[in-house]
Amino acid sequence: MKQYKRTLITTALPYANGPVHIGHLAGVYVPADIYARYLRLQGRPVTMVGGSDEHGVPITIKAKKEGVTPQDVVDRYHSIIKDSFKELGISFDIYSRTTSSIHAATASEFFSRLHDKGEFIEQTSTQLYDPEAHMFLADRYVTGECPHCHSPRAYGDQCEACGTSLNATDLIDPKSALSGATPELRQTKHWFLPLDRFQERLSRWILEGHKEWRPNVYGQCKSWLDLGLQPRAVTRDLDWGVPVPLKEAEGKVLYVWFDAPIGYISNTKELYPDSWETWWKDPETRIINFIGKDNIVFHCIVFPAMLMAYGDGFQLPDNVPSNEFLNLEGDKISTSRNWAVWLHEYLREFPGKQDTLRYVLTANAPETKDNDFTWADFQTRNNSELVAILGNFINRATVLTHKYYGGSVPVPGEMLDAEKAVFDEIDEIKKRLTEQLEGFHFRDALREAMNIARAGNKYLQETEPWKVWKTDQSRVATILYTALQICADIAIAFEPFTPFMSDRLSRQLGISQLCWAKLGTRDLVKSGTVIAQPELLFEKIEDHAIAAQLAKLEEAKRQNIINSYEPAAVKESTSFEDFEKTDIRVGTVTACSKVKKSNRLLQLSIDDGMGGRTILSGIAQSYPNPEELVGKQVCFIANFPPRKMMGIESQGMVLSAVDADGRLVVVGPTAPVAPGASVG
Ligand code: B3M
Ligand code: ZN
Repeated sequence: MKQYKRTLITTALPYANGPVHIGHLAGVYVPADIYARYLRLQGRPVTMVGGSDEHGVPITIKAKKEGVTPQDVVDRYHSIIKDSFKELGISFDIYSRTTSSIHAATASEFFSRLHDKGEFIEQTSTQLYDPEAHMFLADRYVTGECPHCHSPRAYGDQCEACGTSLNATDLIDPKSALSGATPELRQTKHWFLPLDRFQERLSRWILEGHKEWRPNVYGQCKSWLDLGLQPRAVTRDLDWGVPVPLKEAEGKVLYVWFDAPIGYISNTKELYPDSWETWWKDPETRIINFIGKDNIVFHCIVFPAMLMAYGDGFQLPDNVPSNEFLNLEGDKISTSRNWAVWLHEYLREFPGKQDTLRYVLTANAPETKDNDFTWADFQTRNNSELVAILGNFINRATVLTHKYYGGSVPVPGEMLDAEKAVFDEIDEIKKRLTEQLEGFHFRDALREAMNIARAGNKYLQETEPWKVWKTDQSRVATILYTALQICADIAIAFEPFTPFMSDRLSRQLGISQLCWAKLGTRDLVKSGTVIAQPELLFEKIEDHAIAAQLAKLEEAKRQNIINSYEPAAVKESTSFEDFEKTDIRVGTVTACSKVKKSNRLLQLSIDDGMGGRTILSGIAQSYPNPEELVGKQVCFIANFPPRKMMGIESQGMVLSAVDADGRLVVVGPTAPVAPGASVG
C-alpha cells in the first residue's frame, strides 16, 4: 500500500437547520474522530476539517416557518452543533461554516473557473413559479396531489405516501408551500455540469481503482455509473446561498450540493491560509471523506467530477467510508418527527458520560447494515462492558497497588508463563486492532480494544494476587506491575474511542504522552511511579435514567402527531346509501410478511370469520417489522374485486390512517370483536 505523508480527513457538513443527533454521530463524526485520533497517536500528520452546511432549501423553509431570517437559523444551530461536537471530544482541527466569507469567495471562484473553462452547459427549462412570493419553487416548496396514489400531500420531489419520486410539474393541483398560491410555469436558465463527460474517468478511477471501498459505497457508485451519468444543475433560483458570479444570473445561487463540498476546501484554507494547497494538491496527501450513505453519490461522483473539471492538481479522495443508517428504538431517526437522541440534550442529561455514548455508537455502529440504537442496549453496554469489564479491571489493579504498595508501582520479579501469555496476547490484539483501524472497521477495532481489558481480568483472575499476598509478596509485585502495564495499554488503545477515560487514566498512571508505538511495550508505567488514588472511570447507569429517556421519546411521538398534523379537507358530502355499499369488516391478522421483490407491499393473512383471505397492503415502509401486526385486529374492505399484484391475489384492502409524516398506521377496533364483524 502506498505510504502517504499526511492525511486530510473531511467529515460531511451537517445542515445547520437543526442540532446533530446520534444518527449523524454514528454515521460520520465518531468514526472520523476515531480515525483522526488513531493517526495522531501514530504520529502521522493529520488534519480533520468539518463545518456546518448553511445553505439549502430546508434552512429557508425553517426560517419562514419561524418568521426569522435564514442567517438567524444557521447562527443558532451552528453554535449548538459546534459546541456539542467539542464537548463530545470530536477533535476537529477546524469547524467552520459555509456562510463564511472565505467560503463565498472560494465557491464563487470555483464556479467561475469552471464557467471560464467551458465546463458547464446552459439550459433553459420550465419551472413552477410562485406569483405571490415572487420566486421559483424548489421541489420541497410545492405540494399537491400525487399522480400515482392520489395522496393529497405529495411534495414536488417525492410522494411520501407511496414512495414514488416525482417532478414538481407532475403534481395534480400544485400549491406553493410558501404562500398557498397556485404556481405558474415560467422559463428559467440554469448551469449544468455534464457529468457524462466524466463518465470514463470516474469509472476507471472507482470501478478499477478503488475496489477496496466498502461494498455499499462501491455498489452505489457502480449502479450510478452503469445507468450512465447525466448533466446536473449546479444553480438554483433562490435568494439564500452563494450568488452565481455571473451578470446574467441575478437572483440565482449555487446549488447547495455544489457549494457544500467546496466547504472542505474553504475550511482548510481558513485553517492554513498559507499551506492549504499541500493538503489538497500534493499527491502525497491522502484524502478521506467520512460521510453518510445518502451522500455517497455527491462525494464519489459529483464532487470528484467538479475537482476533475477544475484541475490544477486537486487530488481525489482515496477512500469514502460511509455507514448505513442508525435507527432509534426500531424506528427511523427523523428530525421532523423529533424521533432522535439529540447530542446537546444528551450532554446535558448525562453529564460526564461522553465516552459512554461514543462507546455505544461504535460498538453498535451501522458499518455494514442499518442498526438500531436502544436505550436498553446503551445501559447494558455501559453497565456490563464499560463498568464491569474495563472499569473493574483498572479498579482492581489500581486499588491493589494502593493497598499493598501505597500507590507506588512495584519492581517486578521474574516474568513467568502467565505474564508472557498475557503480554503475547496483547501483542496479537494490537496487531488485529491496528488492522481493523486501518481498514475503517471501527466496531471490530473496539471489540479488540475491549479484549485487552478482558485479557487483564482473566490474568488477575488466574494469578489471584489477593491470595498470593499471604505467601509470596514478590510474586504480587510482578503481578501488579504487569496489571498496571495492561492499564497503560488500555489508556492507549481506547484513546480513539473513549478519549476522556484515557486522559484520566493516563494522568492517574503518570503517563505524559500516549503513543501507539508504546502500546504493548511492557514497561510503560515505571517502577517507583506513584499512581493517583483510584477513581471510578465509569459509573453504572440506573434504570430510572433509561426510563426517563424512553418517556421522552414517547412524549415526542405524541407531541409531534398533535402539533404537525394538518387534517385534509373534508370530502364532498356523500349519502348513507353510498357509504353502505362499501362492506367494511374486522379481521384478525394471522400472518404477515414482506412480499418478495417489493419494498412497498406486505402480505397479510386475515381470519375474516369466513374461511380467511389474503390482502396485500402498501404499508411495508411503515412496518419494518411485519410480525408486529400478527394477532392485531384490522378493518378491511371486504367487497373490492380481487386484484393481482406481484403474482399474488389481494382480496380486499386494509384500512390505515396516514400519520403526519406519511407513515401508515393500520386501523382496527379498540376492543376485540369476532372476526368478520361488520363496521358501519
Ligand atoms: N449537508 C447533507 C447531510 O447532512 C449535507 C452534507 C454535505 S457534505 C459536503 O446529509
Ligand atoms: Zn403517491
